[in-house]
Amino acid sequence: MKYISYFFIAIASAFLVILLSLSSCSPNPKTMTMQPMVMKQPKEQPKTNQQPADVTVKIRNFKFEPANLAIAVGKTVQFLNVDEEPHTATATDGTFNSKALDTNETWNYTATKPGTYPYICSIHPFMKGTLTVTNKKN
Ligand SMILES: [Cu+2]
Repeated sequence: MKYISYFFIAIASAFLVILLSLSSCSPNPKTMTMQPMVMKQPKEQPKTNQQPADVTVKIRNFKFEPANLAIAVGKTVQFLNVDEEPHTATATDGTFNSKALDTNETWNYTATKPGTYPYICSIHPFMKGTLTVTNKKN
């Protein structure tokens, strides 16, 4: 009987050793979990201070096209003068003012506050447009 019990102890210890070595070798699932990759994109350095435009208002034939435009807060509207005459986009309440834009000159305005902003060309005050700034995120 003694021989058998030694035999069992030997088997059991061998089994334990195998178990231990297996568990130490097997990959721990917790250390294998992928950390969420945080890709740090280098921020593009804009050449100017102006935001890239989300929408463009063309100034053509003494008209703003489109004359009525709605954009969300944070969006940028670009005014592009394609007339031979200089024009401005000037909010009647003074919220924004492009100053005079020459032919093919652009000016960007990033909306900061919801509201309705009628604007004119200060050189040709009969030119009228309305910029509506909404809270929506689109
Ligand atoms: Cu004008």
